Formats: sequence, structure tokens, C-alpha cells
Amino acid sequence: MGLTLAQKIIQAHLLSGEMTVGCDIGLRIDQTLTQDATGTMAYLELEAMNVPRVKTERSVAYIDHNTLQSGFENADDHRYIQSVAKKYGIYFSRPGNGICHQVHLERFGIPGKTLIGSDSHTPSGGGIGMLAMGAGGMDVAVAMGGGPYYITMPKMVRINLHGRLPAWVSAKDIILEVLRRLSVKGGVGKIIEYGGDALPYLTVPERATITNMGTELGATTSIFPSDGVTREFLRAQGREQDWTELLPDEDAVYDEVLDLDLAALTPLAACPHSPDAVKSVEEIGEIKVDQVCIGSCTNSSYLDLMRVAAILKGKTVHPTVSLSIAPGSKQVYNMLAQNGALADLIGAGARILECACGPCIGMGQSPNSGGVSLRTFNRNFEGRSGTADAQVYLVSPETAAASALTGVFSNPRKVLGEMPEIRLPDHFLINDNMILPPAPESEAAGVEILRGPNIKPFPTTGPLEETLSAKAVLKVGDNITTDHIMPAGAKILPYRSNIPYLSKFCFSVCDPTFPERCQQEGRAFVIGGQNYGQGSSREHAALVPLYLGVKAVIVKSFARIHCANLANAGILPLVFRNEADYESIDQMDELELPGIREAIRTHGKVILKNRTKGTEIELEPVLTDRQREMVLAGGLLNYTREQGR
Ligand code: MIC
Ligand code: SF4
Repeated sequence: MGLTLAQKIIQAHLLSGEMTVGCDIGLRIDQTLTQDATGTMAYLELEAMNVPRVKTERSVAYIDHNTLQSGFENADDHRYIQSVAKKYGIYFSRPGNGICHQVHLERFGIPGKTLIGSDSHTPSGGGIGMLAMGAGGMDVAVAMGGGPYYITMPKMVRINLHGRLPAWVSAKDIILEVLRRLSVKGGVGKIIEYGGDALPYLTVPERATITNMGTELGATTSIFPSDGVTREFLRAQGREQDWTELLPDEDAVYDEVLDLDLAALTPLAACPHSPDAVKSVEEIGEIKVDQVCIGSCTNSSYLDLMRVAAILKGKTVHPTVSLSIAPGSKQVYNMLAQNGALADLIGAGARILECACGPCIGMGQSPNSGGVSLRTFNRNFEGRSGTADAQVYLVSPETAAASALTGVFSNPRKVLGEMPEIRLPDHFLINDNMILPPAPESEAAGVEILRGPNIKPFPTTGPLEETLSAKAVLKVGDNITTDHIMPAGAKILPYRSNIPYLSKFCFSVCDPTFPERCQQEGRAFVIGGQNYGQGSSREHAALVPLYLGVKAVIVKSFARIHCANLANAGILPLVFRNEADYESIDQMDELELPGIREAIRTHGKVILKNRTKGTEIELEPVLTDRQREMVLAGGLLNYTREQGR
């Protein structure tokens, strides 16, 4: 039986387990990436592991999330990461060099390699044929130390893209259509592979837009083949030697197959407040737009911004719209500056931001109250923009630029004329002067790690207790995102290396009294619905609850990365055996998990006693055998120490 693309890469990197769906597999990791908002924690964890140098082929530390520097905190964190990178053998991409996923694709991504990153949109690397996955910081630290990365062997889904995109319809509309069809849960436990006769017409940056937002499907990752298009991109990046052909076998077997006729697509938008609330721009109608933001790791490539520049050239942004544009990388920015496209953007009245995540993670550019904001980003969770009642829509750069000119939600096919042909250049502008190589191994010992006062130790826990009891201090509903559990934004993001301070904002979107109530109780259980923990890979959404005394999270279902982060932190992830039992627990009920340690150790039944209601229900731990050991030991770090690695 033939293999799919992903199966081929998995097979070549398999260290433990079998390639059978549902089996726990350990993978050798070739490359890692971190960004600053999760990186400080990951590097503190790496330091705690006592590994003198990273053992990966390539590890890169990017600074792209916290670049406002409204106080000393961010700058201190940047300096800390820079010094760790230098000492441990990690390349350091300086602030200003661009968004991790965009830069990694341009300068480091290699087809057929495995990549994990402490950021959920790491699957952008799938655009260049990598098996690229988002992971918690601790998992990235373990991989840097040479340890395997464990996932549950996913199902294989094939999406065949047929035909050609109509004018002004682009890659973002393809992934929005997939989200419309499959929903934010549709990719859970799956790897999505793209194929079909449309592939020769989709460039690497367009493919990366699609694999980037596979994260919003909940997929383990998404991947395109490495073909002639990939080779051209790498050649233009001066890296043709990194290319290898990588195609699925003709007789590869997929668990699901989906066909998409690109010619039938129209411009689409994800409506507030979920990436899968997709409608056509026509259906939404000409509602007034207050803000347009173009950028983020989804849509800030050279191609994206050249199209935007062509649309804006010689025109003026509508008087009631604020338009901001953040190029994805210094390479993109520099090329736009050299070829004059930047002048077209500036001339039209765009507010040019530095190449970083910026408004995507709420670092500035919050919309006005109740404002309608059109963004080329990948997430529109409630409150993420920094304005609680903002109405954020996710759109393509073409729809964004057209609407910035008209002041209302506009179908670019209707309001823009003929589409100019924009091609990738034969040669990208290559200048890696903002990527600092690490110190040579012989000099590493002499490199001092520079810590600022904002960097506080991360919380840890001890071995799992025999019996756990706590109140259901919080009960929440379905689709709780990591932005609910541990919000980001300009006010809080500077404290990503300071868990005690961050803890004041835990669940503030749902219930601002949660941290205080946890502290009163000393320990807590959290109850939730479906797809709990979707979104970001931030392990802060596990470490902060750990700090607040959360011992177990009991929900209907979990999102993959968050669930792993809970186990890594030593918090028990449990699901209801019978989903209807969710209804039987009220907030502040007194709960007990008698004999839980033994049950986890022996794969026994997990019974939850509700002392307030006098009822008993059955739960199921969402743990692989290895994670059971980990939770028994009190989290991944304790487990790793026990294993003597
Ligand atoms: C995001 O888009 O939510 C982030 C910020 O990039 C996160 C990482 C983080 O929380 O630091 C992600 O997607 O993993
Ligand atoms: Fe940055 Fe936004 Fe991409 Fe996250 S989704 S990495 S915040 S640009």
C-alpha cells in the first residue's frame, strides 16, 4: 500500500510507535522555532533541562510578538532570548526581521524535514512540504534537547484543488471555504494534504496561507507536496540545494477525500467571532467598515502586499476607514521599498507598521467601540483585537484593500477592475543581517545569560496525589479558546515570562473573579464543553491555571496542543464519558476524584464524586501511556528528570 506525503515524512522520522491511526508516535525533530511570547518560557525550560547545546539540525528564536516595548519588560525578554540563543546554538532573528512563520519559510524551511514551533501556526511550513506542527514550549524545549516529539498518529485527509481561481479570489478564500465546510473542529486528529490539478498555479506563499489556517481547523498539520513550484521558490530564495521532490504515492490511501472546484469560489469572510463562521462577501452585504488591517503570518507575503499595492496605487483610503499594513518580513518590506510599491501604499494613506504580529495579537490598532474591522489574519476570537465589542471579519488581502477604498464591505470582483498579473520574483532580496548565528560551541561556556527582573520562575507541581478534591471553581461552555483562558494583548503580553502577574488575568474574558476565587479555594477544577483550549499553543494557558491551583480540567473534548500542554504541566485532562453529565455539575460544586493516582497508573475507571449533588459520574483521561507517567510524576520536566535524560 502506498504512503501519503505526511506518512512518508513520519516514517522517515519515526522513533517509537506504529503508523496506525490513534497510536502514540515519537518523532525525531529536525528543526524548531520559537517566538518571544512563548520563547522565554521555552528557554527557561531548556535551561532547566541542563542540555548544553541544542541537538537539532536548526533551531531559530524569533522576536515578533512583543515588539511594542511600552516598558522595559519586552526589551529584557528579547535580550534574555538573544543571550540564550547565542549560548545554546540557536539562530536569533532580531525584532524587525519579521514574523516567525514568514521568515522561516523564506530562509530556513526545507521540504521533507520535521519542524515544531512554540506557536500554533507553525504548519505554515507545510506550504514548503515540511511536516510542521505547533507545540507547547516544553515540547519544543525537549525537542531542542534531542528528545522526540510525541503525537497521536492522525488520520489522513486529502483535499483536491481543481481548476483555476477566478480574478480577485485568492488562497485565503480557499482556506475559508475549507473552514466553512469542515468547521473549527473538522481537522482534529487529522493531517490535511493538498493535491489536485490546481497545484502548479499556487505559489509557496499561497500554499502557506492555506496550511497556516489549517490550524483553525484544529488539524495536527497541513501539507503541500514539494514540486516544481517549491523548487522555483527555493531557487528564488537562493536555496535550491534545499529542494527535494516529495510527492504522495499514486496509490496512497486517505481516510477522507474532499474536492474543491476553485473556479466556483467567490470572495469569502469569516464573521465574528469564529474562523469558521464563513459567508460570502455578497451575503454579508455592504456594511460600513471602520478599520482594515493587512498582515499577519497568514497574508503578509510579497505576493499579498504587491496585490494590495496594485489595488491602492493612485487612490485614497476611504475617509472613515483606518488602514494599517504590516509586511510579514524584512525581505518583503525591503523589496516593496525598492520596487516602489511601498510608496503606493503610503501614498494611498496606509499606516505602515513594523513587520511583526502587531494587531493580530492585540498589540495596538484596537478598533473603535463596536467597530467593524476587516483583517487578513487567521483568528477573530472575541476580544482578541483589544476591543471587547469589535466585530472582526477575516478576509483576503484583495477584499481588505477593496473595502478600505470604498468604506463598506466590498466584493473585489465587483469594485475592482481588471486584475493585474503579479508574479513571484526570480530572485528575492536576500539579506540575512538580522539573523544572528549562535556562538561557536567552543565559546558557548563564556556566554552570559542576561535576565531582567520581569523573568520569574515557572510554576511546577509534585507527583499526582492519591485522591484529588476541589470545587468546580469555573464552569464554561463550548469552544473556549486559549485567548479566553490566558488573554494576550498589549496590556498583558509583556508579562509572558511572569506567571504570577499574568495569573491576575486568567479567564478574565469569561469571569474576572476566577483568579481571586482560586486563591480563596487554594485548589480548583475547571469544567468545560467541546473543543476546550482551541487556538494558540501558549503553554501559559496551562501554567497559569497550575499556578492558581487548578488540578484537573474536565470537559467534553479538548483541542490537541492545549491538552498536551495540560499534561506537560501536570494538570489532569479529563473528558466526560457521557457528555450529558456536563449538565450535572454546577459552578462551585464540591468534587472529588477518589483513588485517582491508582486509576491513572492502572488504567482503571475514573469516577468523579459530586459531593454537593451526591452523584457519581465516569470520566476518561485524555492521556497516552507516556502522558500517564508524566502526570503521575508531576509534569514533563519531572518526568524527564526521572527518565534521566
Ligand atoms: C496566536 O496567534 O494566538 C499566537 C500569539 O501566535 C499564539 C502563541 C502565543 O500565544 O504566544 C499561537 O498561535 O500559538
Ligand atoms: Fe503572530 Fe498572529 Fe501569526 Fe500568531 S497568528 S504568529 S500572533 S501573526
